[in-house]
Amino acid sequence: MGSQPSADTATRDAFYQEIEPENLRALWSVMAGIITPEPKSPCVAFKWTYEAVRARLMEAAEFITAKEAERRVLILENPGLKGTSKVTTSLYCGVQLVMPGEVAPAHRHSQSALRFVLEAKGGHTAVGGEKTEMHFGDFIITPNWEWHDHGNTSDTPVLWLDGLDIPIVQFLDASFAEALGEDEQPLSKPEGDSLARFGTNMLPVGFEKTTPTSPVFNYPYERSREALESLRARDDWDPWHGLKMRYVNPLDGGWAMPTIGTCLQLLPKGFVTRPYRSTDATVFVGVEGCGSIRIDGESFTWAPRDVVVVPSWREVVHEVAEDAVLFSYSDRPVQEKLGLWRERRGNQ
Ligand code: GTQ
Repeated sequence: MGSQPSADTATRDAFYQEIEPENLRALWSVMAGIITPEPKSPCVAFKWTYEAVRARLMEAAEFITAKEAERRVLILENPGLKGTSKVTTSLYCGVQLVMPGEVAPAHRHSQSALRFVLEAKGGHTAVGGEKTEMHFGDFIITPNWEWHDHGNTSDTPVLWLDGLDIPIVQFLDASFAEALGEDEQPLSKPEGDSLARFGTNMLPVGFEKTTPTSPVFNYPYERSREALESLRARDDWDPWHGLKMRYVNPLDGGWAMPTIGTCLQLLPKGFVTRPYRSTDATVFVGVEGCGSIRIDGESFTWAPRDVVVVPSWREVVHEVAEDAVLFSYSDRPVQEKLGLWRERRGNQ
């Protein structure tokens, strides 16, 4: 009973071909590929060397201005996701260059952006009527649909890493974008305003949360680094992460951005982490020291400003010969909200 039909492959294949023009597909013919027992991604592990990316940006600066380009950015495109402008299945990564005297004109879009500053002695970005100066290691947020423009009044190039949720917005078909029509938006707040209001473990009485993004505009590296340094003496080392802190939204203790989770971690000289995997593909950025990330046995050595991408559910082992600091971002907030996020801590 129930086990009679056992047509030959040719009969079945003929059927699949017949129904295809009717926009029908037999689930049983594709099921194993779409409901996999474990994450299976075309995204691959890869490293970009900062000096090489920087050299290409400098080359680009000789034939296009930041204004002409709107944003002079080289996208770090995952070799397994060619032609998609993605660094992982869900996230985007680029490196942006603003030369002395240049502006990247004001625009806004549905995509949220993070900036992680790689090289700056005085560049700036403005968001929501407030300007912030950029310094190496600062983590700066551009919430979705906020006007933003960038500039560089210093005499040296300014470079930073852009992390955006472009693929998520694309997947949801929810993209809107517009230009302000001005190089710079009008400023309505003094510099440091958001940090004073929201970045001191205090909040203005009566302030109500109206957006899902942290009201802290710039998380200065100096402060984040100091937190790690103060904790290092306390033996709070996690065998899988070293000393890893996440950037939070002070209004609710959640991630600083609704779609992108960001962290800063310290690994002390000689530390080797235990094998770890999680469902959030992660972009790591070298900040201080150097080390290697072994991804499913393949080793990627990194130095400051290099970028390493780890796909979903690949086994990660960090190893550092000297004190090292890494910034990282992933789509973990999205997966957590959907009840999808998982991790596996190896060698327990
Ligand atoms: O700086 O506004 O890398 O709109 C990609 C899209 C940067 C930006 C990117 C953008 C920006």
